[in-house]
Amino acid sequence: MKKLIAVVLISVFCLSSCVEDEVPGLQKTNVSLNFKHNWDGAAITNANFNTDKYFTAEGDELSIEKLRYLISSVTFHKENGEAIVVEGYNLVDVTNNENQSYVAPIQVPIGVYTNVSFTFGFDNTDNIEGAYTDLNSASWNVPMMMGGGYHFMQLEGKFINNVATEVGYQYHTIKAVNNTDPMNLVFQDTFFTVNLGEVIVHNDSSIDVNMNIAEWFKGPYQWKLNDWHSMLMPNFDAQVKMYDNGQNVFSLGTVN
Ligand SMILES: [Cu+2]
Repeated sequence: MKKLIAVVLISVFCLSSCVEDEVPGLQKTNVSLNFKHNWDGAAITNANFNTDKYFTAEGDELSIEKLRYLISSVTFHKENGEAIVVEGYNLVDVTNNENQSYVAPIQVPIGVYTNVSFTFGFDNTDNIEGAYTDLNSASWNVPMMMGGGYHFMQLEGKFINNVATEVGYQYHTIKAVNNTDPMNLVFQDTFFTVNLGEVIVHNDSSIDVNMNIAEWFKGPYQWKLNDWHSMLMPNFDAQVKMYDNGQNVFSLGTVN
């Protein structure tokens, strides 16, 4: 009888404490996304800012002085069609070396995902004027005359223009707006989904997300900084082309 009780006790103990180890599909873990940056493969950190020069597809020579962008709604897609949407956002700030690693605010089951995606910028549900105090204090807002809400990206620096003069550029992405008639703003969506592809989530997984900054200037529209370098936020056509060019800037890096 004592033996039986011991066996039962061990079984009960095991059922309550070992179950997660034995069924790895049920075990949840923290997952971090690490945002890394390069220019056609050459790694870029804020140590390269201001001094290093890069050449765009068009042949414009530029430096980078500032880079920050917002990503939101990281989503883990299962093979059976289910999706785990991680509500929340992260303002990657390369200039100040902040938020380049983003730990998802909820834990995710260990296992295989056919795709991990996130939104570049905010979709229309989340792009709420003044709603996020941390973004307000980071001066991330878009002025009301351009529709309000928030920036998606700020990339700034200097380039050499067609008369060999160094000029500042401000490549800011927002929801495209035509504000020719201030009483009747016309919008076009420019947030987009980045699909990283298949990811196997292990315990405390870290997923590298690479941004090739050169892609913003590459295609389908080969960016001409002489034509478009400043006042791009109220420039509807420039915003649509930024959206087009943004489709290929991100890729999946190392997953651990
Ligand atoms: Cu701006």
